[in-house]
Amino acid sequence: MKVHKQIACSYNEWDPLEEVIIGTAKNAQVPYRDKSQMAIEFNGYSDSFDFPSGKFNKKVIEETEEDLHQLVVMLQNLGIKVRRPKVTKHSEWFSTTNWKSNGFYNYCPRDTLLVVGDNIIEAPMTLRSRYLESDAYKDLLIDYLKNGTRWVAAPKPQLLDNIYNTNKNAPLALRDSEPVFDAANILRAGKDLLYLVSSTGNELGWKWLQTFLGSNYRVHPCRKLYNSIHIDSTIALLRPGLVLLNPERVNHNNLPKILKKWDKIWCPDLIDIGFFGKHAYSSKWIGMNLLMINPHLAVVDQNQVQLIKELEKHKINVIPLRLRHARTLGGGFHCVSLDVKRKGILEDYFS
Ligand code: DAV
Repeated sequence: MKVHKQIACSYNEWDPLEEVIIGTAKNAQVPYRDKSQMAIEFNGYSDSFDFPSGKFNKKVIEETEEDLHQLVVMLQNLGIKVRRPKVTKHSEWFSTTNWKSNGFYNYCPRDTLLVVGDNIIEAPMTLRSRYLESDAYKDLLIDYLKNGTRWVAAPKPQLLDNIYNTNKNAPLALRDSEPVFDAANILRAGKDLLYLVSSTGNELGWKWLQTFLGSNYRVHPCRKLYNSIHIDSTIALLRPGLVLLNPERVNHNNLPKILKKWDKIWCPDLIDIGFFGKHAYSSKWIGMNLLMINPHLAVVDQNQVQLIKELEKHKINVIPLRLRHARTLGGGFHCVSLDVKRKGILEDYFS
């Protein structure tokens, strides 16, 4: 009998989940406000805005740790193996020869690492503050490597000033001077992947990913879909043939071509859970940022009753949980999880 040693392996967003990394809010802080922050996170804010700084509110961190703990316990009760990043210091300064920054958080492993089959790719992240974020996963990555996982870091970006377009009228924050993307700009559907071209992923980033993955995969660039941060509050792939779409962002013109024939759930209006402080790190659409446990089971924000009803109509059961500060910290259940291992094989869902 062939023994499968490759412990990291996941080809899509829905196959039965076996192992997952769940982030932590510990030490989360607002990073040093440099050009990358002004281009990506605070584009359009006037200079007189009272920008946030320093550590996130203590209560936000504590309540988020409680909510993440509930998520972890629930997953473990389902027999899913859960792993956590190391708690690292984000307030420490670090620098290259061109710039300095301090860090952000380890709340969203989805933003940093991309699992495609038995590859784990460290994304060439777009914000300077997140340059060292994958360090928190080093021990886990070494462990996955020992078991046969193909661990790779994308070319490390320089993140020079000229990659950032801070012009308030510029549709995208990034120029194409080198490949950069956050891992959360990507969704996986077997041999086909969606890659959001936006302020957190440029054209060269798409080129690198397609070239690296080679002819076994088709990476579809999605342009003029959503210009801002990440794809996972705009599209959620639920199972083969069924997709959840953000009606404020997706329309028949910009819908990725490969999804044309899939059944579509247009996300009902979501409850705005609000946010703490001066700046929300995500919109109310973080409510559609869900985690599929298998093709018939999802973890969804318990406040989103209309969405839950809609999913149930499509034979998806829901485990309602809370993530009280999803908007404050910019991450829902998809963002805070990295599905390292799902049962299932590489398939073509579009042939
Ligand atoms: O819809 O505000 C959320 C980003 C989640 N990673 C939004 C983007």
